[in-house]
Amino acid sequence: MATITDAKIIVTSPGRNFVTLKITTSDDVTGLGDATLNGRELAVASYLRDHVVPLLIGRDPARIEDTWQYLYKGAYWRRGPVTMTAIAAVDTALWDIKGKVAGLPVYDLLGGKAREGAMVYGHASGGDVAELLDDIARFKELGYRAIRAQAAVPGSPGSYGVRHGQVYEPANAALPEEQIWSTEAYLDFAPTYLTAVRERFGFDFHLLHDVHHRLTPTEAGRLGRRLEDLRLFWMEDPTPAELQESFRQIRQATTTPIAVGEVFNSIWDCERLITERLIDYIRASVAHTGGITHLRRIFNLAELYQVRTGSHGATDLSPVSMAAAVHLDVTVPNFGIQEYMGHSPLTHEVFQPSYELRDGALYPSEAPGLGVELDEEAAARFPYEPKYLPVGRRADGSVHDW
Ligand code: CS2
Ligand code: MG
Repeated sequence: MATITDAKIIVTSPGRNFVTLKITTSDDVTGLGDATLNGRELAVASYLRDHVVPLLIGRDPARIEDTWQYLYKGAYWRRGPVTMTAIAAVDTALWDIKGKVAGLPVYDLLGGKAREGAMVYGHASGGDVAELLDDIARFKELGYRAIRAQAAVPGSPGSYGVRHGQVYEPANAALPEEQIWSTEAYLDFAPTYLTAVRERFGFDFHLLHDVHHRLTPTEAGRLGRRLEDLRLFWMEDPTPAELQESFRQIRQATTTPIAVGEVFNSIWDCERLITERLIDYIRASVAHTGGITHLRRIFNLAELYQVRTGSHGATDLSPVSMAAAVHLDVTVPNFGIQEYMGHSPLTHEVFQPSYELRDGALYPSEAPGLGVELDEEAAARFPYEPKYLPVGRRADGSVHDW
């Protein structure tokens, strides 16, 4: 029986911070897991290095479920983004190893393909409506069949999701940037630019929009109703999701599909949302929800209630968890869509994934395991830099959801 002989945490910052766990076995097989928690990276690096790695050495790498249960129940203090991102990294690395030992891509270990590729959506944005429309046109040119639209709200520098330069990167400052937010200005403007998108391009592609946790349930219901004729693929994170009950009010107000879950870290964050069909898409990710083992449980539960998957895939999820997501995406029966912001050329100096983007979908390779290589020498060239996500504030100075 092989055993785990080494587990190292690789912190690198090729354009943005990533934390990666690399596990090595006595048969010299290695596996990678994404341990990146944007803005709180070192907490996960320490959780792994100081509290998990000592428990892994000597364990059987083939016992993925037992290791998951051991790390989850054995911690006593359950759930939370730091713990579940650390467990996710271990879980994902062990699936990578299992695939390499079997000589099979991870999707084959998960039951084989239910589809060839995973439809993705890209992030179009603009400082004004004209820029947004140009960006939508660019994504359509690139073959995307699903596109998210976000535009800067005039007079509201705190608008979410507007790219400045080549890649959108919200974690942009050594201390949190404070962004002023106006709900009223957003509610007046968002329907305007989303309508402009449909008027220019029609309905031959999926249009998505991210509210980014910023409305009350009442405001979200009102927005959803105003957007119904635009036939959104989904309205994302309409309201903060701690209070799952609040989604019932939004559900009663509108038929615009609802997506939530990128900040979730366990099935208990979404069990009611799914079993009471308060949402249409669950956005939980391999990186932050305990890895492939736990996320598959969430997706299996969602299938029973006709809730589809729509995993988070921002640039702060590394190519390692993006690869794991694609392996899962092509196997689950209730796949919906996969977010794919892409990664910068600098990031790809460190991470070499083998998934392929073609005609608006991601395709996993046949490589055994996840199919991702990490260049440790390149990683060492990009030392960690503290980077925080912004903090939102209302005009009166009080903190708002960012
Ligand atoms: C966003 C994310 O991609 C999305 O849907 O909500 O970009 C989110 O802002 C970042 O992942 C936060 O680190
Ligand atoms: Mg989002």
